[in-house]
Amino acid sequence: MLSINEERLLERINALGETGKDADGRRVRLAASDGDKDGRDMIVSWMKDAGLEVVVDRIGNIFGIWETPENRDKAPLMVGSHIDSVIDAGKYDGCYGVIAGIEVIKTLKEQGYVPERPIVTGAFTNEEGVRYAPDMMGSLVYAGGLSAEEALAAVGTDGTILGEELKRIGYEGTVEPGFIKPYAFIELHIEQGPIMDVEGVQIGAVENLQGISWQRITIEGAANHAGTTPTALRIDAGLAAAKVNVFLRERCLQSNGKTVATVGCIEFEPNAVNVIPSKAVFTADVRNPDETKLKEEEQALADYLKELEKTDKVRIHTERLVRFEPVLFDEGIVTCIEKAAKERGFSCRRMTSGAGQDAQMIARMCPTAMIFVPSVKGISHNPAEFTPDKDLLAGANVFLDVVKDFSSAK
Ligand code: HGY
Ligand code: MN
Ligand code: MN
Repeated sequence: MLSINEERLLERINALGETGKDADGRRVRLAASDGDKDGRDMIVSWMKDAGLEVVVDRIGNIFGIWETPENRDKAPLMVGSHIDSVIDAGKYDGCYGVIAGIEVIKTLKEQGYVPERPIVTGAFTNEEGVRYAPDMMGSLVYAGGLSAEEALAAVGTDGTILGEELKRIGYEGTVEPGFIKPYAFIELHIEQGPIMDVEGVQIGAVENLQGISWQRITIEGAANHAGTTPTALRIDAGLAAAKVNVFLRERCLQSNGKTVATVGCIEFEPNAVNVIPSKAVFTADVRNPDETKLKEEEQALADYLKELEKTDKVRIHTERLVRFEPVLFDEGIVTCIEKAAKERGFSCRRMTSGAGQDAQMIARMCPTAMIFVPSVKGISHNPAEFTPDKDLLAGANVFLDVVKDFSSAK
């Protein structure tokens, strides 16, 4: 059985992991930042080293294309992920799949394998959505779910414009997103949850992905003196925001673990130790694998906010940031992943992706599925994110087998 070049894969994960570090040594490779540019340049150099034609589309998605005169008229098999990160990130999220995509092609070429169809490996822009919403932006534009113009006009949390930043870092491409219609798409990624680690499972055959709802909620109260204002007379935006957070957690506990919710960002005005907050602006990230249930959660939150306006005498308005329905992946690819894992003697189980993924967007264009490897203790979006080398190599070799299978005549 073919095997990827273990040393090269691990070396590259570590090398890419050194890009995007801030003054405090944290990994902050936010979309279209200088750190993202450094990572992009590294990926492009590895794509060129693998002899791939490198193409950048208008939203900055990077593609490495391997085609031959004999197979160029066939729809390519596409693989890929993202290299942009959250704030103070780990080094595997997204990067592992992009590096493994290049590694698999390089290995196949080195071993003299000639695919029946082209193989394309990609790095999608702004999967995390931390600097510019929505998340999975580059793959969403690629799949036709958002216009390139709208995405390029996105205003970042730092007031920058995505299109200008892509231009500044030299990744404002000219090719129309969606220029390749893939035959199938396969993404290799870390689980970012605890299930595989707890169960001791080596390979995850990802068959579906949960729905995601992001809102920005603004609560307006009345600033007043923290010492002289009696409790009964307070119109406290900070307290109201806290109540929303508690409400969301109670809904999750009632959902027997199916619904998850996170208030990840919060800002108070005037944000002074001795002033009752006049304003609280925060985000609510709510997810559930079932569309009907996710709608129920959104309705319950909307009803609660109306209630809160009465009980706390505050004014509340919400802004939709992201709404993606749950996604079912392709059964044929999932069974191929299970078969490949079995043939290599790895334990394998079917998984739901709790995280949003580029694969959920490309699934709008073609049969798609994902391969997971374990995250120790399920930690992710945290520098302590860790996957042992043996699992990284197992995942990459199963990925190699599935890519080989899906790039040979079908
Ligand atoms: O938000 C997510 O689930 C992904 O990491 N962008
Ligand atoms: Mn990711
Ligand atoms: Mn992520």
